[in-house]
Amino acid sequence: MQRKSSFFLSSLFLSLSFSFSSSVGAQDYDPSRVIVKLAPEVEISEVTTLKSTRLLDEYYVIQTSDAAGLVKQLSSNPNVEKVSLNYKRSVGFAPQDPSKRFFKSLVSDPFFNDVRATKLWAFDDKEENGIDVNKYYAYLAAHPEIKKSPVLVAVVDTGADLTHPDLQGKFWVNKKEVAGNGIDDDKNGYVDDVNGINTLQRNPQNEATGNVTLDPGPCTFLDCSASHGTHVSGTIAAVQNNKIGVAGISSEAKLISIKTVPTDGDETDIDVAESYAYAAKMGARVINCSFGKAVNEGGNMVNEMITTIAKKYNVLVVIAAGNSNQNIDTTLTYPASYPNPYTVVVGASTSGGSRASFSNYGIKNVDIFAPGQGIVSSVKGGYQSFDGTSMAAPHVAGVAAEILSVFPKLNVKELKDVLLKSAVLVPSYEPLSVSGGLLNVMEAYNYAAKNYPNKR
Ligand SMILES: [Ca+2]
Ligand SMILES: [Ca+2]
Ligand SMILES: [Ca+2]
Repeated sequence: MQRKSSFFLSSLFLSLSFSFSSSVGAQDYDPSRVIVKLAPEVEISEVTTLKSTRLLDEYYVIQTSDAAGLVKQLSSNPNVEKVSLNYKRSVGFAPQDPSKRFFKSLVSDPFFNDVRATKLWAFDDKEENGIDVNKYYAYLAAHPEIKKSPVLVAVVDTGADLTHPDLQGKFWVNKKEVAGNGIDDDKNGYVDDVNGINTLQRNPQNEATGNVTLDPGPCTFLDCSASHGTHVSGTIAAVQNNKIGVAGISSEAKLISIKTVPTDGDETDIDVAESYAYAAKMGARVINCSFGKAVNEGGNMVNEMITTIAKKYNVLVVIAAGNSNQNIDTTLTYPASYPNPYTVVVGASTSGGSRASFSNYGIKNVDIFAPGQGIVSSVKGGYQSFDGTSMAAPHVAGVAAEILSVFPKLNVKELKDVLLKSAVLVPSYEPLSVSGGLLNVMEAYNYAAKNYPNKR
C-alpha cells in the first residue's frame, strides 16, 4: 500500500516541474475515511454501524479511527465489492520559466473588445497556431439563427475568486439553496452549497462545506490558492466583450466551483471522487481537472467514478496531461493515464506551433494538444500569464462547453469524437497523441454540424 516511488510531479499542472521527494508511511493515506462500493442490493447498514455518507449509487464514504484496519476487515466481506483507503496525492511545483516562452506579436484583429484580447494568442486562427476562437465567434455573429443554451462546467481545483470583476455572472448558483442559513435546503447532503463545495473544509459532521470563497491573505503566484482555479475559470468562462480583462472561450458556460486541490498539501482520492459525484449530480456536463499525480498507490476509485458519472450523468472529464516532459503511456500519471473512454487528456502547445517543452505526451494516453504556454487569464486581483497543461485543459473544457451549448444532445463519447476528430493535424503531434492534432473550436463546430445535426 506504500508508494513505490519517492518522486512526484506537480499536483497542480502548472508548468512548474521540480519534483518533491516524499517519505512513505501512514501519512500517505487519510486514516479517518475509507471508500466502499457495496455489492448489488446491499444496504450500508449491513456492512457497518460507523457513520457513513453516500457519494453516489453504491459508493459510500465511511468514517473511522482506523482506516487500515477497516479496509482489512471489509475486504473479505461479501457485501462489499470494493474497498479502498483514501490515498493522498502529492503536491509539488516547479518554477515557471518565462524565458522559454515563445511570445509572438499580439493578435492583430481580435473579435472581442476586452483589453487583453490581443494577448490571447490561443484565440487566433489555426494558421497562427491558435484554435480559431475569434473566427468562430465571427461566424456565430454572422449566423444569429444558431441557438445556444447554458452548460454547467465544474472546475475541480483550488477554488476561485468569486468576486473577480471578469467572472461576474459566470458562477453557477444553486437556486434551491439558501445562502448562509446553516441548513441544507435542497437536501443534497451539503449545507449552504450556493456555488459549489469545499472538500478541504469540513463541518463537525465531516461533510464538505459550501464555502468556496478564497482563503484570506496575500496572494502571489505560488502561495495563493486562488490563482490556479481562478486562472482556469477565466479561460473557460471570463466575461466576453465587457472591455475589461480577457474573454473566456465559452459564452454559455456556468462554473460550479469545487475546492479540492490544496496548494500546500495533498488532494485525496475520496475528495476527488466526491467532487466528481457532486458535479455530476448538480448537472455538470464537463469537469475540468488540472491536477494529477505520478504514483497510484493502488486506488482505482477515481477512475471508477469517472466511468460511473459518464454513464449515468453524461459528463465528460477533461484532464491535464502533466508537466514533466514524459511519455505517460510508459511513465504513468493519474488520472491522465487511466484507460478510460470518458476522458479527454490534454497536452500543452505553444504559440510557435510545437509541443510545450514541459508537456507530457503519449500516443495512447494523451488525446489532444491545446494552448498551454503564455496563457493570459484571471487571477485574484488581476490577470497573469501562466504556463502548464493546467492551462491547456480548460481550453478543451471551454470548447467542449461551447459545443454542448449548441449541440446539447451529444453524449460523452460523441462529444469526445467531435473534439478529437476535428483536431487540426500537426505532424509533430501525431506520434505524441491519439488525435495527432491541436484543438480547434471552428472545426469542432463544423464537424458536429455535419456529423451530429440532430443533436442540436
Ligand atoms: Ca445543499
Ligand atoms: Ca442553506
Ligand atoms: Ca472580459
